[in-house]
Amino acid sequence: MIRLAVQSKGRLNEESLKLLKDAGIEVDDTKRKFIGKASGFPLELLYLRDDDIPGVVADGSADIGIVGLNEIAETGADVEVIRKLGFGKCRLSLAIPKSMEYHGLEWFEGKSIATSYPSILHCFLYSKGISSDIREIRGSVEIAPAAGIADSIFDIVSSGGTLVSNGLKEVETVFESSGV
Ligand code: PRT
Ligand code: ZN
Repeated sequence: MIRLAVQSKGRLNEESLKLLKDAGIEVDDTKRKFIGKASGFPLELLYLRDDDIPGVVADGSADIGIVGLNEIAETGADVEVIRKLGFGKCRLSLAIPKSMEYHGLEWFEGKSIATSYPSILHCFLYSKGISSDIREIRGSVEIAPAAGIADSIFDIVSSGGTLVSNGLKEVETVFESSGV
């Protein structure tokens, strides 16, 4: 029996299950429990929050998982990326209020940055010799500058629409991600 960890709900859930379906593996996801079984194939599904998927694969609780590369990088989990899946494409970028002038990374020296990805951000800034105040927040990162919580943000960007509607502009792309 192979145990596969997938996101229980969210942006990667549907595509992950579609991947199995396209491979001819039927999974009963109508009554989504913690564990699901495939019919006609020795596969068991573990439905989890995406944040927990790298860890369960690393510790062997699951044999394999489908998750964003960003979560693997952030958790630092000891897993092997065996394939990019072509969905869930996004990037992790630094963004600042659109009215601000920007001439380079020095902008961030001494500034505060709100993010849900403090580890990836810390590694990046450290490699560039920039010292910033990283403020970890779990959700609604894009409202942090307008709310006076931080000067800037480091967040997932896809179309860029969320940044625009919050009066922000993307100034540096740090990490490219997709479902793996
Ligand atoms: O509940 P759980 O913890 O499992 O889910 P989650 O809320 O942490 O994650 P979820 O479902 O939002 O995203 C899962 C994964 O999808 C992420 O880790 C990324 O690998 C990938 N992904 C791809 C995205 C996006 N595109 C995306 N656009 N994850 C989030 N977004 C959000 C982003 O946070 C921002 O708020 O969409 C907004 C930006 O989108 P644009 O199009 O306006 O730029
Ligand atoms: Zn998550």
